[in-house]
Amino acid sequence: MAAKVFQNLIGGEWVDSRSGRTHENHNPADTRDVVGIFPHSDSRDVDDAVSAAKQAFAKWRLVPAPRRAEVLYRAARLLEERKEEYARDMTREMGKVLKETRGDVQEAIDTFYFMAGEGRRLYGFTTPSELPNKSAMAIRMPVGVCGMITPWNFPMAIPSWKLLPAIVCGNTCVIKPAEDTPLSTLNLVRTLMDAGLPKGVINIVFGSGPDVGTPIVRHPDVRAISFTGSSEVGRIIGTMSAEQYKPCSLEMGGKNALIVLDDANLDLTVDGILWGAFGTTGQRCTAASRVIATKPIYRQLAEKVAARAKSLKIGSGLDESVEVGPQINQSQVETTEKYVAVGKAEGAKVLVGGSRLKSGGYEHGFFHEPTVFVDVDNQMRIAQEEIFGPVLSMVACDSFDQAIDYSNSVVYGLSTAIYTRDVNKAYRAMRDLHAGITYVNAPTIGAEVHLPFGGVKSTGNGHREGGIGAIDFYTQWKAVYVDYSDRLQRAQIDTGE
Ligand code: UN1
Repeated sequence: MAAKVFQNLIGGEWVDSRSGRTHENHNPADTRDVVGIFPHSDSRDVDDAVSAAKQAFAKWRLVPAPRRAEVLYRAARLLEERKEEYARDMTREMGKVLKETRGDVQEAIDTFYFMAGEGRRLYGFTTPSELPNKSAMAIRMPVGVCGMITPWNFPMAIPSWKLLPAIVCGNTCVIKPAEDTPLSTLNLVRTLMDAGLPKGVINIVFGSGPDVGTPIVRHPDVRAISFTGSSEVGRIIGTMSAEQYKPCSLEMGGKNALIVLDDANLDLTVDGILWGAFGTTGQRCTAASRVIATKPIYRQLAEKVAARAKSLKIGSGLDESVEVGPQINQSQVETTEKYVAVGKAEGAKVLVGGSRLKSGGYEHGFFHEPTVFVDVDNQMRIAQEEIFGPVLSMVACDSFDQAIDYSNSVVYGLSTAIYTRDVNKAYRAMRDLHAGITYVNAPTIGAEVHLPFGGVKSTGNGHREGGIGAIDFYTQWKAVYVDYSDRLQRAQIDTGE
């Protein structure tokens, strides 16, 4: 069967790229399976999309927010109906197992309902003026055309975190989805169009970072940028945005530690480590890629984790019994192989896994064994650098204080976890772990959409997705003063003295 051909969405019309070039989207579990053919666009398509978004903004910003939200409510219900179909599409293009892609679609549904509710809030505030017969209030304004550049690991959830708050606030959008997972973003936006989103409010331009991402960031009519991806690329995008004074929200890497103290419930901890480290094949920015365990329990914990990691079923995510799917592409699995070699060269020991799977049904995909390193020093590269693959580095520590210190001694600061039954230590960890997210007795992954999502240091630049943080990013404050005294009143000067 010939692969399906997809088009950009610009001003509500499905159109080919002006370049005429295309890009094949492959199934990472079996690259012979072509999921679809997508445009490889360029800056001309971006120009078209931005001008459509700009035109749509003139009307959309004036639609009352509760009316805008009605489109989101309708789309949420449609997405619920389509959940299974879109989860299957996502597993086929992204690789993660069906249970997880259903979760990814659900995360978008949750975001729809939360952000639709914002349509009837978008709270500003009123406050007394210092002058008599004068009122003062702060209201939220939309920003204008927003540009979004999204990753492949949560190809529906993460676009929903950006698009939905943006549009409920009255903005319009141009989005470039990751080249490896264009279909899931298209499915999300198609659902919104079917729910009655006006033309041009969301535009999709498919293509590469240099050919589409850069022109979006550089376009003077794009007034805010939101990016999720690597810290290297985020630095470039942040710098480019700064040149034009554009608000820019960056969500980047992590090297998240899961701390285990002597008194932890070890079986519960092992469940958490397995899910945190190998869920999504380790390809989450929140993945538990380090375990920091106190010495008395370190060996026993490592043995338990290794035994369970060894028995994980690896394969196509479309098989319901599979627990770990492939990595996204050749380059990502090569990165994992490279880090396994680095870890060995640094003197860490592979307790389980350590190899790419290339035969026995795995030859057409990007499969790597879940891998556990022990005897890892916290200074080693495998304990410091983001791998984004199924590799766990286990570090032994002497004390609670050292565990906190190790956890904080990386350039990133996204997610953290601590397993303990000591409430005093749990609270100290909540205070002292320098990260955007801390879990107590739960793994580092699994953020919920109504709480702030993001991190400190090289993970982010101070913005948060999820919940009210997203509303703050996609609006700008305006202070409004109304003087009803019928005379000139000068703030700071007519003090009444
Ligand atoms: C990401 O890894 O980029 O908290 C996002 C979690 C998910 C989102 C992860 N809800 O693990």
